[in-house]
Parts: sequence; C-alpha cells; structure tokens
Amino acid sequence: MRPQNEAILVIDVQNDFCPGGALAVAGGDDIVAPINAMTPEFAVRVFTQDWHPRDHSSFASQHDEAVPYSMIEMPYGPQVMWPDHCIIGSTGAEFHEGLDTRAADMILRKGFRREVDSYSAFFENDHATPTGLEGYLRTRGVEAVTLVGLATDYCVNYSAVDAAKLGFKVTVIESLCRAIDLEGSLDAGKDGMMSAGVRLA
Ligand code: VGL
Ligand code: ZN
Repeated sequence: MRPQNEAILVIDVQNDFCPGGALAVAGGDDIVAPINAMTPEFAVRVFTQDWHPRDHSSFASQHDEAVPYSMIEMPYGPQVMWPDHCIIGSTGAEFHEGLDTRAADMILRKGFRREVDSYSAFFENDHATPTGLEGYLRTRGVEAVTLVGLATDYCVNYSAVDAAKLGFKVTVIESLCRAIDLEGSLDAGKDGMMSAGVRLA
C-alpha cells in the first residue's frame, strides 16, 4: 500500500477510446490489465468517464462544415472537432469491460454540459468551471496524484497540468497511458506537463 495521501486517477478507460470505438486510441485496451493490477495499491481511487449529451458542442456533427479532427473557435478558445463519442448511456461511454471498476471509490463524469468540453478532470475547457474533484481529493487528505488512462495528450495531459497548478504532486505513468497524437499533440502535451512540474514516470 502507498501512503494515505496518494490517489490514483484512472482517466477515461472507456470503449469509445479503445480499438473498435468511435475515437479509438491505438493500444487503448493494452493498459487495462496493468491498471487493474496497480489500482489497489492506492488508498484513494477515482475513475473518470467522458460523458457527453448527443448534441455536444465538441462533436463535428453539430457544426456546419466542421470535419472531424479540424479546429474551431469556441467562446472559451480553440476546440478540436471530435467524432461523436461517449454519448450518455451508450455502450461507447461504458468503461472497458475488462476494467475492474469495483476498485473505484468515486466515479467522476465530465463533459456533460453541451456548450463546453471538459478534457480535465478538474476544470472544464473554459479553465474556470470546476468539476468538484479538487474538493473531493482535499477533503480526503490527498496531496499527491498518479494518473493513468486515455488519452495521454488530451484528458490525461489536461488533468495532470491542472492538478499540478492546484498544488498536488503529480506523476503520469506514461506506460499506462496511450495517445491520440493529433498533429504533434503528444510532444506538445509532454512539454506542457513537464513545464507544469508533472513527473513523467
Ligand atoms: C478525450 C477527446 C475528446 C480524452 C475526451 O479522454 O482524452 N479526448 N474527449
Ligand atoms: Zn470527449
């Protein structure tokens, strides 16, 4: 067991981010078994789920002339246009069936507001609207977080950087993450994490 003040954040290990899913990440399912093996070492265990209404504004399908993986300007900044994914109640939004979710103390859903995307487990993409996770972790006495899951360059990256900004000691276990890697987003994400003081293990 690790110290009581350490949490694991298992980010978005859902069917749509695994091979065969709507926004499949190469090798996304390879990390399931090793995550199952590691989770019990932690005193505090949070699993996140990307959880979008079917008309979510991050979907290319909701914008005239937007093609998947292009960028548009939203009131809160640039936003990638994703294929429809992780729709509330769909099979794609369910956790990978091999993931042992019995280990989760808390399951946090994010991205449920139509107007704003939420890559980070802490703040939505406006960088202002909190998800409540900070309060959950602090009231449980957490000071250090370890992140694993999908995708390295989006939800893991944004969550890790926000955690570091909030003052948590942050480790990302790269071998237990997989990336989308859109136009250099993995290298950019790693640079951003390192500048924010995130440890890449
Ligand atoms: C994610 C793109 C869109 C992720 C979620 O979990 O990294 N990426 N929604
Ligand atoms: Zn999403």
